[in-house]
Amino acid sequence: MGNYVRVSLRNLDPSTLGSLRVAGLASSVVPANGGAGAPAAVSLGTLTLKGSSVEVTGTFTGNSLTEDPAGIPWPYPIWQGNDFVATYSNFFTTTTPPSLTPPAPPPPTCSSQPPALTLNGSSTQTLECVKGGTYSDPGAQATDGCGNPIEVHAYNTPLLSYEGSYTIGYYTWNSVGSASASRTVIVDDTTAPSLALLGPSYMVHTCNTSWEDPGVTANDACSGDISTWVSRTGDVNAWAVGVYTVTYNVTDAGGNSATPVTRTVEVVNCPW
Ligand SMILES: [Ca+2]
Repeated sequence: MGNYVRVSLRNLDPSTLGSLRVAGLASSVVPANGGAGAPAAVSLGTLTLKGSSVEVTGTFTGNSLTEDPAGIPWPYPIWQGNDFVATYSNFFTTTTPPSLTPPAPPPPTCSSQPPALTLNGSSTQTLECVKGGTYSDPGAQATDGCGNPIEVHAYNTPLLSYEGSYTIGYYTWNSVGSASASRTVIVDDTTAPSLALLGPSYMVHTCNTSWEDPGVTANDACSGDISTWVSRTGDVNAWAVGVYTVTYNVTDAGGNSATPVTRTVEVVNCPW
C-alpha cells in the first residue's frame, strides 16, 4: 500500500468503513424456484483489517447473501444459518465482490461428539466352572469427545457355577450418540471330580449276612457333592466264600470322569 492509503486508514473510523460496506451486501429470502426474493436485512458485527484483506463479519435475516450490486451470479447460495464472513481482497475497490463464507463452526465440545468405548481385556473369555464362584468383570472404558472418562453400564453377569456361554453387554451414551461392546464368557467344566471311599478299602465280611456297601463320596469343583451320581461295578456275594472287588465311577456334568476307586471284600466262614 502506498503512503496515501496509510494516511487514509489512519483517518478513517472503522465504523464508517463498516457502514460503507454493509450497504454493499444484500440479503434476501430467495424462494426455491429462483423467483424474486423478498428483501432482508444485513448488519455488521466486526471489521478487521488484515495483512492482505479486510474481513467483515455480520448477520443477515434472509436465506441468501450477495454483493449488491450482485457480484455473485444466480443461483445465489442458500445459506444455512445467518452469520457470515465477507473477505475483501481489496476493500477499497467497490467493484470487487467479497468472498462470502459462513463463519467457521465452533470447535467441538466434549459433549458434542459421540462417546467411545473400549473393552478391557479380551472379548472372549473361557473360565473354569467353580461352584459358588464369582465373576470378576475386567470391564470397559468409555470416554467423551475430549477423552474424559464417562460411565459404562454393563448388563448380564456370568454364573461361574453353571456351564454355559454368557454375553456381557457394555453401553455408554451421551446427548449425541452411544457406543457399545460385548464380551462372550464361556464357563466350562474341564476338571474331573474326585472319589473318596467311605469305610475301609479291604473288608472282611462274614458269610450268610447281607453286605452293606459303605459307599463313596464324590465331589466336583463345578457341581459340588455329586455322590448320588456314583455308579458301581462288581458285586459281593455274601453267601459264597471269595474275594470280591467293587469299583466306583463318577462322571461330572462336563463329561469328566474321576479316577475310579475300588474296594476289596473278602467273604469268609460260610456254614456250608
Ligand atoms: Ca468338574
